[in-house]
Amino acid sequence: MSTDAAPTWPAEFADRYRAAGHWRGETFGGMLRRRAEAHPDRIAVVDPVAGHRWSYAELDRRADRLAAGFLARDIAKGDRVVVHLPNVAEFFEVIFALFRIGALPVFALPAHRETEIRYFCEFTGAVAYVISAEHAGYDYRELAARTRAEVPALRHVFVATGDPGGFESLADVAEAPAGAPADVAEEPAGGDGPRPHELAFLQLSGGSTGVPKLIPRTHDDYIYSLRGSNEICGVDENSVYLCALPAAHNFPLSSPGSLGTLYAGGRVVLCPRPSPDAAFPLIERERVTVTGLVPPLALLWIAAAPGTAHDLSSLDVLLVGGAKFSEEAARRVGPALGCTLQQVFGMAEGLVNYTRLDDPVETIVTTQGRPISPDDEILVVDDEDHEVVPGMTGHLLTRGPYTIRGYWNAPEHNARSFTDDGFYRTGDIVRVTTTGHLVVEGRAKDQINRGGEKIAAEEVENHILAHPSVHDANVVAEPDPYLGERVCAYVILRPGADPLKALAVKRFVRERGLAAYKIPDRVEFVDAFPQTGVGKVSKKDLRAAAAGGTPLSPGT
Ligand code: AMP
Ligand code: DBH
Repeated sequence: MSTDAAPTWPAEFADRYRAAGHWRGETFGGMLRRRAEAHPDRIAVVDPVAGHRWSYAELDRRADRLAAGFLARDIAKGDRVVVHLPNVAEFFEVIFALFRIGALPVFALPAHRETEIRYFCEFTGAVAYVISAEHAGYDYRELAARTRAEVPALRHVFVATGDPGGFESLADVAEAPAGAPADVAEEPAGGDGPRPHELAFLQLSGGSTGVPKLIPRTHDDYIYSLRGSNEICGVDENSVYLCALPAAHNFPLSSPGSLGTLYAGGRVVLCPRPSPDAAFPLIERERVTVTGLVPPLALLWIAAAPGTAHDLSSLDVLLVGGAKFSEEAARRVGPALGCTLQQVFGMAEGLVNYTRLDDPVETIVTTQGRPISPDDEILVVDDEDHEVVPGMTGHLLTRGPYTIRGYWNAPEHNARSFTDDGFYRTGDIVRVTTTGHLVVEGRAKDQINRGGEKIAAEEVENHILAHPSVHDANVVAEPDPYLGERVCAYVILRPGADPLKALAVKRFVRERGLAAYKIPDRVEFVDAFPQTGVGKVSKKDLRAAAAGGTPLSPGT
């Protein structure tokens, strides 16, 4: 499978982004080398559980050794490697090793299970899969064994931390055999090494289709988003970023996240869990200055902060995003945590908006920020793609120097998700204020945003439909005071089928090996679905019913 399958920017745009100084011809491998040369002894990554405190020189050396080990195992430029790690230091060792080779990490989340992992491996034609032995009570080696049995093209499973069982440990890979090519390209020297305009990795989309889509990001475009984010969020070499959300997610990876912090020469502290009991002691001990949370976690932190014995005074900035943060909660961040709130409205496909540190408080608490770049193009359109009157609500379309022009190997989705002139259809409903800030007013895509975790309704529907007793299923969001939204499934049983309990549907979906956050929180059995005028299922009415507005009477 060729990586040419990623649509890219037309030359006139690429030239413009280079001329503007957005794309500066850096690679991730080169970036780490430069930092290690400039300040070898500064601490880059702290992993408090393992007790690691790796300097820039150490991370750089480890990435080189591991890259040599990967090359010796025939992992080559352009190969895909599914990286499925919790918040451990080895996450950075692995991805920088892959960046150096030009192999592409595919960023799975710790919550993903067999169904998602098998799909990522199969769809990307991955040659290797990297796990930790165990995390949060789950054994990833068993998942790896099942995946390997089903995906013959997967040549390697590497275990980054813990007992490797029957697989190869990452430490062994890093012990490259003598004579192995240790000299890996870290710069676009004209050889075979990765070049700045080429793909660096595949990020995942929350999506709205039956299976997740893969997002091809280049060194040039992603590094620009890091540099822009650092400037807006005040991240520099003195910053200490607490990575509390799953490290591979686009928000904690890049907004400004761990990679932004490493770009700046700062320090990344990995938090094994995002709850206050894990995070607050680390904030105190490591003098954390900045972190990012999804709204439900921000609520937890706000509630826990006043009673904590831990000193949180080093915290300057809290970024909150991934889902809409309510104005009331936003107002409580400053008083409770003693830091500045930055709302962030971003997407793994590209565009990221931030409120600015010096925005008036009213702007910070009532908007989701404005774009990173002066070259981010924002269009707000009606259902016919006509621009709405400024200030009115409509569909957000965007194009720019770090927003993809198409998903990886998905021509049909691309025809729907991008306009002919290359704008990405975000699926978000927004309005733009007179100051150019965006306010997220809703969503047109068939997706549930469960506290920042995105769930494509169609994906869950397909799993429920696989149950032999199910005739039809529709999945919608139902409001939840804590998560914002939860997953509600409406199910019609087959005539004559044995009656099912809600619990049995949930168990069925779980046993199909799906991430826990996608399993319906509520299952309702109905005789029929409400219909629109032309006889389609009315998700609007189902959502209203789930919200408790209009009960669905049997037979409606
Ligand atoms: P993904 O495309 O999976 O990376 O998810 C990005 C989506 O998350 C956006 O298109 C929005 O729907 C949602 N999102 C992210 N940040 C915010 C925010 N601050 N407020 C509202 N929605 C958000
Ligand atoms: O939800 C997201 O995907 C997201 C949120 C905030 C994101 O990708 C980002 C910032 O970069």
